[in-house]
Amino acid sequence: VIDQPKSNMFLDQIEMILGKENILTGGRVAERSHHIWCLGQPLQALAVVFPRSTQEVSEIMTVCKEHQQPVVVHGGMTNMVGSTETKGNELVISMEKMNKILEIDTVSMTVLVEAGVIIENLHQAVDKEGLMFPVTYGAKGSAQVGGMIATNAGGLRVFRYGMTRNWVLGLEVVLADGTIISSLKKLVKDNSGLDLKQLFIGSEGTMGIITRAVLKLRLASKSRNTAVIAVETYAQVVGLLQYMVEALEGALTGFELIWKDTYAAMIGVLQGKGVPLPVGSQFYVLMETSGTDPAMDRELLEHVLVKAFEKGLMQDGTVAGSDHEQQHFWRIREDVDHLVAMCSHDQHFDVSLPISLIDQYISEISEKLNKIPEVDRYFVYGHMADGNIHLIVSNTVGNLSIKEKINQLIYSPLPKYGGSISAEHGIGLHKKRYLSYSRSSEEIALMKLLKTTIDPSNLLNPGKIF
Ligand code: LAC
Ligand code: ZN
Repeated sequence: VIDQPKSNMFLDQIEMILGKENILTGGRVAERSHHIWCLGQPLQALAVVFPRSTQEVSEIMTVCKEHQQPVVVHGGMTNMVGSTETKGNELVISMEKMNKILEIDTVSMTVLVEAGVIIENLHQAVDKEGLMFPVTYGAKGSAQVGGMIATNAGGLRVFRYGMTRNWVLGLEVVLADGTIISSLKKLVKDNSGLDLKQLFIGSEGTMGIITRAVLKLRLASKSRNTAVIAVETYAQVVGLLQYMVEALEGALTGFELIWKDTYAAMIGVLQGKGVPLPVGSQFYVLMETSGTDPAMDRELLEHVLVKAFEKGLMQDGTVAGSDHEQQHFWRIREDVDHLVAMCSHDQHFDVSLPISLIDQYISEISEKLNKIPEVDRYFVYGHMADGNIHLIVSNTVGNLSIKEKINQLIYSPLPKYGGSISAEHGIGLHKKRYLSYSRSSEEIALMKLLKTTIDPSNLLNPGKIF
């Protein structure tokens, strides 16, 4: 009898669970990648497996525990912090075959989904029932429900509807030892003990593998309108936001701020076609309203824009004239790919701070960035109404030392502003070193205690966050 290497025995056991067609090994692993932006870069992993049910995920983890096999779960691979990066000895569990929308309950206004459902497919399916799942972001065409929950994704409507966490009613999770924790109730209210799902929402794959979820829905809006507004000073932007919150109340569903140079780059790609407003002012606001009466809602938006103009809160504004134009306006903001294409080596930031301090913070770091010769450009924009600003910073060198210099520059002032190093993208690998700028040592110790209690062998997404 010849001794089989340990990894072969392990893979044989996995193959018994899933069948040959649901596991990639050897050279076929390299056909995959760890991120949607690195499709040409071969994946490093022991194997990639494609479970089709929670039961299969559980059986995989039982075998992984037996062999002390670390795993990384792959959803849509659109994260921004290296959370789906792998090492050659890790097993990748891809959720793409668990992609069924199992039930839309129009009375409870809930949907039961498998973790591999793509966000945009979810949006379309519930829309057919006159319902809406409000979490949305640029990566919605690839991102999956499991990843959205595992990262507590934010996006474009957070100030109105909250983060993903607000929309998860029930969750099913497989723990590192294969235990299935299934709580798929459609309940808004459930105070029967600790709210365990919160341990997994935003845990970036470190605490359990999300397999199914019950999400809360709301009635779809019957109308949606979008305006692009030019504003000269940050004080006016704040005034504009306050006025719109007061005048529109719940109808205000989007308020994105774009700094002048970034706006210029965003519309640059249009080559003059379909430019909402010419570049001239310091700030551009992309504002969305939602409501129930298409004719009245548009009139209201136009009315409040006139009022805001009279109050001296804006220089110029334009309202999208059709659904098509509206989608076009949002794509200008959402497609950051061509901003990335303009970068030599790009770093992405999603800091969070009190709205009143954003301008001061951006001035402080801009001054410092301008003094670094290797920084050739940077873009500033973000979900201003919830305090989340994005920066894409480009440098010409691309080595670790310049990256860390830029990280340090962006993150180190945040404690004095009462800010966070990550509003929505999470920590993953890329921000691990800076966690202490956001969290106290006591908080980090408690996080680590929870992690080691739930996953004592550190099998789930090892090395991420902590
Ligand atoms: C956005 C993503 C990158 O807001 O968070 O575009
Ligand atoms: Zn964002």
